[in-house]
Amino acid sequence: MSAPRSAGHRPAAPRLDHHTLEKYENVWFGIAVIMSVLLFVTVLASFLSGTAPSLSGEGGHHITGVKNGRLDPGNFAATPFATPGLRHNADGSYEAFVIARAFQFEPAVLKVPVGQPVTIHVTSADVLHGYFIEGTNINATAIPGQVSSFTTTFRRPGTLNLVCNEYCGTGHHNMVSSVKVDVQEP
Ligand SMILES: [Cu+2]
Repeated sequence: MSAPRSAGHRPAAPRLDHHTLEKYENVWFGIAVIMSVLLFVTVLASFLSGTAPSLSGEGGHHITGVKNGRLDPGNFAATPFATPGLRHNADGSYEAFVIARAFQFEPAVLKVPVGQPVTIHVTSADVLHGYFIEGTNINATAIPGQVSSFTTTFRRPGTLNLVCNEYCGTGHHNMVSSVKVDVQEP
């Protein structure tokens, strides 16, 4: 049994009667309407200004045989993905081409330079795969028909585990490979 509250110490709570609740409801409804209008205006403005997620792909590079980041997942012949691995371009930059397929990565061991920026292009030959390099924040998606590109610099030499982190089928747990960070011969 609780003692009756003394009326003198705190102001009486506002009565949550039917009219008060309707007032709150109207306020919240007004906020929801304002948010909906803002969302509509934002979507309309981005549509009219042509803002859209970048689908151009290729990480600002041009890849032979790849158009707007798209390619034929069944035929890599005309693209550098035909021979996956690291490239040392004429301008001194490094690019790597990687194919994910059930249930392996190509090349089996990707060699990358230490202390030099390298742009890695990843695609899939079949279904959706993940491209996650353990111990780093590199986490890309390998999408069939599309190239995921990113540029990174590996600071320390060593071998890192590369895993598929998108469930891709019965052999998914075996889809592990490695990235060998090493000094490159000039
Ligand atoms: Cu997988």
